[in-house]
Amino acid sequence: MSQDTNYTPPKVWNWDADSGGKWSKTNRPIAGATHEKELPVGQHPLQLHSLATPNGQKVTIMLEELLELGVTGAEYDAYPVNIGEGEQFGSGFVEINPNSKIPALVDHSTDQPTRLFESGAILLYLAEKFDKLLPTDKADRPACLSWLFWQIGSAPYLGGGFGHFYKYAPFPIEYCIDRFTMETKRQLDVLDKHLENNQYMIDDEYTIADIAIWPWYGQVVQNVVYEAAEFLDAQSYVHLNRWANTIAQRPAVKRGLMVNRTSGPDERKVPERHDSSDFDGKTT
Ligand SMILES: N[C@@H](CCC(=O)N[C@@H](CS)C(=O)NCC(=O)O)C(=O)O
Repeated sequence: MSQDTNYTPPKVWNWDADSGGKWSKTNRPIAGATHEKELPVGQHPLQLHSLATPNGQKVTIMLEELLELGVTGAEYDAYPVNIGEGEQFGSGFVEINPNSKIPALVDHSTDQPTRLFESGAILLYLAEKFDKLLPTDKADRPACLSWLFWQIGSAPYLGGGFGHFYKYAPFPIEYCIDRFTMETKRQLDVLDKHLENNQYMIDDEYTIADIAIWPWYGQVVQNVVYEAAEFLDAQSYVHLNRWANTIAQRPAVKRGLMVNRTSGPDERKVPERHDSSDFDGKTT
């Protein structure tokens, strides 16, 4: 294997603030706010502070799907959090999410504002609040929750493991890429085999399980996330591709992908979202 085998971990690890990786100036080994910064508050009960990464897209897709279903209470204001600039360490954001990661949501329609973090918890909260996109059937509901939690537990291997070492590490390390490619392909195969016999993750019902899984695994096979489709031989996962392409066509998904996007062409991004007119003139 082509890699440096000379490293011996010291007795006590020291923080080398600039390790050279893409996120080296952002990642830190300590929690808490680094600076004072209040968050804006818009007109709707639901206030989202997020970014158009796959974890952020889960929530914007969910909110747009709820609006598509006619749930007017799901109207929301969405503000971008620039994680590359460390805005997740601002005091206002840390008050919502002590873990300093997007997405974070505040619901002002409750007696006291309800603060939420972790995309899976947010999807479940919204599904229960509006009684949508979560099966009520005795067998399907636990299946949906199982796949939802599967996504939350599995994606760090795909993102923090495979994606980091394939795309962001300062130099390629064969051992790490091999280890996480193996696990990523195993996960893709889990989904492919499941989707061979199911239209969506839960039989023929589109649910929060699909909304959680698609932004990661759907967009990996579509070559959007990490541009690694060829490396992963993504086209061989036929059923997963069929599911990914079907979901990509949903109007709410197309809108959700634009919200809190801060880079790319103007017609594809809505950095701040306050109502449906923000999508006027955009290419969905
Ligand atoms: N398990 C969390 C993961 C959230 C997460 O990792 N968010 C990333 C962006 S995709 C983030 O905010 N990173 C900023 C940082 O690590 O400082 C969830 O599902 O909400």
